[in-house]
Amino acid sequence: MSRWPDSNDSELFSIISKEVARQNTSLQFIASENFASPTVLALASSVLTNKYSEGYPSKRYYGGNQVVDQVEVLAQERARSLFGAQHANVQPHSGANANMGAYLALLEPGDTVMAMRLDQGGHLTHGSPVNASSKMYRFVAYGVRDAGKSTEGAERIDFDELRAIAKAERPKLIVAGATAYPRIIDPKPFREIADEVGALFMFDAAHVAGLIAGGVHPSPVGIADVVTFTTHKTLRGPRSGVILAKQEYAQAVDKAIFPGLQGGPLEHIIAAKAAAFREASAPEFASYAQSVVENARSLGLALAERGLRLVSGGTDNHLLLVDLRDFDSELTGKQAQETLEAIGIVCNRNQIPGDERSAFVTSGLRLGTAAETTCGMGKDEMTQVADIIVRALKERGRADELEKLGKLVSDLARMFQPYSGELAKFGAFGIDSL
Ligand code: DSN
Repeated sequence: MSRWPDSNDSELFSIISKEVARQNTSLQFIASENFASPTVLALASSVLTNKYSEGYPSKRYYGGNQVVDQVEVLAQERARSLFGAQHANVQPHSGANANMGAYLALLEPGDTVMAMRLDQGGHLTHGSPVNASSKMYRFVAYGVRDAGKSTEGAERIDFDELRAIAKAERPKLIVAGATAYPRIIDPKPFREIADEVGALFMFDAAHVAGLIAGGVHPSPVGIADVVTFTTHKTLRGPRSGVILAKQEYAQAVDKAIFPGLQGGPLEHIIAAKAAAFREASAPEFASYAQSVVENARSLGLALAERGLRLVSGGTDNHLLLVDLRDFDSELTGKQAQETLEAIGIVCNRNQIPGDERSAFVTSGLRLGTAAETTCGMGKDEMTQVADIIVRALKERGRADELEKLGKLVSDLARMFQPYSGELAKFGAFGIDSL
């Protein structure tokens, strides 16, 4: 008899098996998602979940942390080495916590912070009125130039405006980074402007951490005072966050995360992060990061050839923002998302610069290539997916046509499944042996 009550929780595992099937039988084009490796999945479900380890290695508030200390030190070392950082705090539970931790470390309540407008690509934690960040600090926004235009340089970060706002507002901190910006974010002009106005500089690399680790995007480490990121997007680790900092901010960052913001760290997730940092330091990961960007470019070209306008005219990273307005003025981002999901292509609606529709409805779609690149898709598949997307959006009223397209999607999904074997049963190791 098993020592564990309810070990055969078939009610729950049958639900999870449906999610494994969903991930295996549809195409994931959400720009912030990826498929974690079996090693990462195994570590995220390890016995380290049992351990309380408030504090930091060698300075814990509980006994029994000899093993956990080794895990967290290894994660710190691997994060520092992967990004060439002076200091790494691997305890943030998420990107939102990493950002709030960085603010707590660098700011006093009421301080002025500059960050990118949410409706032009920023993030909730960059001062959205509904987020705690804006309740604690005074955010002023910068944005992109020439929203909605197709001219050279349009819909890119407007550094002239950014500099002018910084000079007028004298922020304590300038934040770079975005969730829906398809271009390289060069940290150098941010640093120059921050230095001109005496501001600190934080780079939120949540979306592009894997592209930086893979060497296809410029690294803000050593340029920004603090770099935050999530570990589950292009970096392909577990769902979590990290703060990298220059040594002079190390102590403030550590205090901000614990005891400032969080309690006990999730050491099982920290172990999974350590594995992801190792995976991302391998030469194959650089090839993967390169392919993610090439795939996004191919997908974008194929969509543009078929009549869809891309915000900023294309992409340099893992994501595309599609402006649906000229393609079909009646079609909202919400309808487009729902139409594509019905045929098995999962992506999300997104506001585009100058969007007149609300964030719930939107006139845009965001598509990312990190997850399907992990499954081995390349340029040919990107062209096929673009073709299916455009046909589905055009024929969205025709059930027979959508059914045919759904079949094409499931054929593609079958060829590029993320999980097979034991993982295909429940999405976790060893469950069927309990
Ligand atoms: N929700 C993430 C994204 O989709 O970009 C950001 O936190």
